[in-house]
Amino acid sequence: MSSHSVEAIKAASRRLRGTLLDSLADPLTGALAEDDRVLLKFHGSYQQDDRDLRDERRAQKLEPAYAFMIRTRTPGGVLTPAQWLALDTIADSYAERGLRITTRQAIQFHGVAKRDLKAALQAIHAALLDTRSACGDVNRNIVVSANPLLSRLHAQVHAQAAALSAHLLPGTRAWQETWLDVPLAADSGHEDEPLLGTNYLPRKFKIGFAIPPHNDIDVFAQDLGFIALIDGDGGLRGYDVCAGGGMGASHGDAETYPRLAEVIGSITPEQVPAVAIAAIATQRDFGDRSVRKHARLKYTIDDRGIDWFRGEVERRAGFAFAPAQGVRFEHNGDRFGWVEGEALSRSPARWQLTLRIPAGRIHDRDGSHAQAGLRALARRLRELGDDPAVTEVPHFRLTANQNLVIAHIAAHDRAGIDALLAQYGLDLHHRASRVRLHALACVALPTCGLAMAEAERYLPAFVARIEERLAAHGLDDTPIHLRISGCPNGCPRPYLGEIALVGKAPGRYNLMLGADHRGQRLNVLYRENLDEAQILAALDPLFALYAGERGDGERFGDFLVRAGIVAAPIARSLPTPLEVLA
Ligand code: SRM
Ligand code: SF4
Repeated sequence: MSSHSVEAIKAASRRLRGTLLDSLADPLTGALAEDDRVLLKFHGSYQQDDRDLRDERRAQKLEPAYAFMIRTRTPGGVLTPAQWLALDTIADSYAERGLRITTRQAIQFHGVAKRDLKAALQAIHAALLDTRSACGDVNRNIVVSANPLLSRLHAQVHAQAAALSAHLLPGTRAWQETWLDVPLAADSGHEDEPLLGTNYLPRKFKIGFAIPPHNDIDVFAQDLGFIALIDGDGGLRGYDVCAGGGMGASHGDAETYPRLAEVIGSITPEQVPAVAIAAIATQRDFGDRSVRKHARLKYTIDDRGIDWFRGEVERRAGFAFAPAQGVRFEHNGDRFGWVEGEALSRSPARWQLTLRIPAGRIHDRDGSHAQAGLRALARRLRELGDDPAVTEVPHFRLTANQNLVIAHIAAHDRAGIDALLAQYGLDLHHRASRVRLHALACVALPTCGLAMAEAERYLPAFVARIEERLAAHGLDDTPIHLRISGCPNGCPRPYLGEIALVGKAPGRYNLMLGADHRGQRLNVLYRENLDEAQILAALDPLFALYAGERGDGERFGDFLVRAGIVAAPIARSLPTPLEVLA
């Protein structure tokens, strides 16, 4: 749909209501009216159709198998055991493929029929969650480092992110009126939208909080990133701020490209809301509303310059940035297994366990018992949470790498949890190779309307091939970050993978190589439009060279760049202080 149409639909929507209620009530089709599909995104849902069934349905002269994806708004990916159980029930009652942890710390449901949408959203609301602004031209789910999650500093950063998420929500009550039957008020349809205005933002806007040395949220892929500055005794001193990151690109269109955010200065914790509002307002006013492919903040910044952007944010926020402090990231993956946290106040230290959830998919199909296992675990955690001696309760945290953290566990409960997880095969963190543990894949087929190739469903087979090739070169269990994307839009942040496949056509991918493992360097196109055999043939000699010539502890991506095997990597905007320190 053209930019002009989307802008017109937003403007005429009576604050995102459109004719959604009529569309939902229409019994003659499983779809919504076209304009309402656009508006539904702002409510946290997408109309999709099962692409596996498209040809068959067309041949039978049936309308496509329409169904809906629902995405939660869960800042920092925090869920209580009771919320997990509620989401689990929703998956069983209304969805088709279990639960799906996304690369932005949300849960998605797929395959929800139109007639069940309202009940599903009401059940999400009953669990004290919502889906507002999970999609659409607004600020999206705010991501927060899931590691190290038990420190005092992490709790502080998470609280700040959650407050910001609430603060940036649109003023419209369209969500409540549409899904919860909240009665219309005098201002319904023309509520005040002081920040977003009648047309909302030109495009999606993404904010992330990283806590060095962990870059598990890929802060340089965010439109706006806050990188925690930690003082000598582990307290929060402030943030380095970065802006202008984004992954989306289109094949064969040089006007679109992935871009790393640039560090523009540092601020105090109290200045975060003002900076976020100023950055969003700048993008609202200057983002390109005439071409959606050119409407993200990264293009606004490239068109006008980073100094202009910094100045505009400073002017609107009413203060100047201090010089960036510069921090060092070690890793953009998750830390699997048990980690002991810092003791908070008077309570003893608690533990966290990071579980590997392949491609974030949690269901009980194809030999997996993950959904049943996590249900049993949530029940167990809920029991532990009822213990009055526990001052902060055990809970779940979704990671931006599609994995799951079980947080705030007492040392004496660890063995019981380990036994339960092993019973359901949820102990991959003990068994899987490091390339498998850290691999990401987007949803792609059959639900994603933009997919050009498989990703999530192809991941297990492709990782097995890579493991074989690594083993053949004596590189068993070498940590390499692998990402598979069904198209160039970049949902699993493929341009930050040491090895990445970007879907081009069924069974064919562009092979991208040479990112680092800290999320600070983009990869580059190595070979175009390859099938699996060609990909493996391209990688095999590189693994051989790496096995023979790598430096001590040198990572694959770094080796490829040092050895000149990939051209100087795209460093459109490496954040300056990091560049110096890295
Ligand atoms: Fe994404 C569109 C799935 C994270 C960049 N993304 C889509 C849609 C909604 C397809 C569509 O528009 O019809 C996909 C739905 C697939 C499905 O069936 O569920 C989709 N994106 C996802 C998820 C579920 C991938 C995953 O496997 O986990 C992630 C949900 C995140 C969330 O909970 O909010 C997801 N998408 C991302 C990220 C990563 C991130 O935010 O850290 C990116 C790259 C960062 C960025 O935004 O630049 C990303 N998605 C896109 C784009 C390209 C945007 C652009 O600037 O060009 C699209 C296409 C679009 O917006 O037109 C897109
Ligand atoms: Fe769909 Fe492409 Fe995103 Fe994968 S990267 S989920 S194929 S839009």
